[in-house]
Amino acid sequence: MTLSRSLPLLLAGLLCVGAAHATQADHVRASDAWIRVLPGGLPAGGYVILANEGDQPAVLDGASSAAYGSVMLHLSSTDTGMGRMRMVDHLDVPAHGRAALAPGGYHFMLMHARKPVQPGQTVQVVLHFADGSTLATEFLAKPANAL
Ligand SMILES: [Cu+2]
Repeated sequence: MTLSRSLPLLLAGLLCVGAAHATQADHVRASDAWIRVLPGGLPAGGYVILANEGDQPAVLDGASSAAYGSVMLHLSSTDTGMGRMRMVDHLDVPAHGRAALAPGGYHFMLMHARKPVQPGQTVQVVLHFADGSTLATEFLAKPANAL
């Protein structure tokens, strides 16, 4: 009886705290996360769809993974007709919008695998947001010819 009466109050309290202190990562849902594993120790590309369910923009400003020595945020372009990519320092996920890291566009570049990653394995990548919040996400390793 005591519990059933205090629980709604408790939940209301938690929601208020959450509203005041919610982080960017709290509002972001990651889906379709995968990496393209290339042979021979070449860097792997990392792709994910980020949906921001919050009222404020979220700003992805990096990532890290225990499985790789280095993870960078890159943007591919084919301006010159040749595949090129450059480092970028952030990617905006608009309020109630989404941003995609996808082949040919934004992607993570995962370098220096601590040990070989095989297709079918999952690798945890921690997404970093501009307010310091993080979102740990499981990325499925796929073979080089995955689309
Ligand atoms: Cu790249």
